[in-house]
Amino acid sequence: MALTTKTNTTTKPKIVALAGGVGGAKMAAGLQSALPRGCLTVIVNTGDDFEHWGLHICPDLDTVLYHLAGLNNPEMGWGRQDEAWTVLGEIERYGGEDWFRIGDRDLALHLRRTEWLGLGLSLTEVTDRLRRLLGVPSAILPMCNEPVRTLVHTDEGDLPFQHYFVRRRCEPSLVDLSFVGADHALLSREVHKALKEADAIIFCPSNPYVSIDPILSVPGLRDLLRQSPMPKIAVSPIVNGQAIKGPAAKMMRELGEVSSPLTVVDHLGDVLDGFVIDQADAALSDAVILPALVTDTIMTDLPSKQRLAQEILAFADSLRPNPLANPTPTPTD
Ligand code: FO1
Repeated sequence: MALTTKTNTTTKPKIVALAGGVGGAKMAAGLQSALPRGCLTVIVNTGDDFEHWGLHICPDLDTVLYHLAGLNNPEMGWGRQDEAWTVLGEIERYGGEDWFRIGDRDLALHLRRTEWLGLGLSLTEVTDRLRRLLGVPSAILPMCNEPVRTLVHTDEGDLPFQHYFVRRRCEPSLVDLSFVGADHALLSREVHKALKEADAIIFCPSNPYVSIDPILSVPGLRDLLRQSPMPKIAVSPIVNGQAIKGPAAKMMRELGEVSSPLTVVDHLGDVLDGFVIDQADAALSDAVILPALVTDTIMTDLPSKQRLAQEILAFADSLRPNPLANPTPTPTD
């Protein structure tokens, strides 16, 4: 069972991706396109979630959902393609909060999610309903059902994540982060099963501090990862000293670290078996303390996402306890 085989085989690989932000969603889309239907489970950061306009907003879940459904807005990275902004304009007219831009199409999803949560469905159940309605073949799991909220400690005081990220455009200097509520979060049955059964676990090129760390803050999740004998591979979100998108490099510097893929390895190394760095950082590969794959990690379109995913899956295959010979990448469906 080569991890990259896309044709119908009796045993299909089970691949888990940990994701947050736009980089995570792009990688998830690449993995989905490189794998047989239904082989991918994406565990998504919900530390960014918040209440806005009385609605339950899950930015990272929605970014993954829209990318996997092919409905993402390619310019913004987040939100829906072919978006309209009528409601936001009217909210502005009535003096409402307009710093967090919710489009009309996106709004419909937040309304339905909030309605279903109000009826007592879990976030896992609601997310599964949404992905089925959008025809997404992969499972999308919130990291947990309980509220865990990323709180950003800055030189200007504490800010809830979206206030730091969107309202203040990450301008305040980062001092520390906490994940409020993590102590009371529970590992969901679905996340537990996915990690237990995974043939490989891929850490998408997501911000290690505000996308991956909240996922790892769910009690028991880090231990499950450590116990898994299957390859756990992270893709560096830092290329040539810069974040591909977002504030990861700025955050590293503010935390007194060098903005380098090596800082990502230091940060996550205890749960990893392999690391993927961009060809621009090839000179660093000898300094990576794990088996490393050096390749082009920039994902601009579906073919580049799929090619990267296939390379990562082949790398994962080579790190499996019983690697299979000659995994054959196959073209897009
Ligand atoms: N990001 C922005 O920079 N500005 C926005 O106005 C904004 C609105 C928004 C609405 C819905 C949604 O699902 C995501 C949205 N995002 C926006 C992105 C999001 O806040 C961040 O990218 C993530 O939280 C970080 O991963």
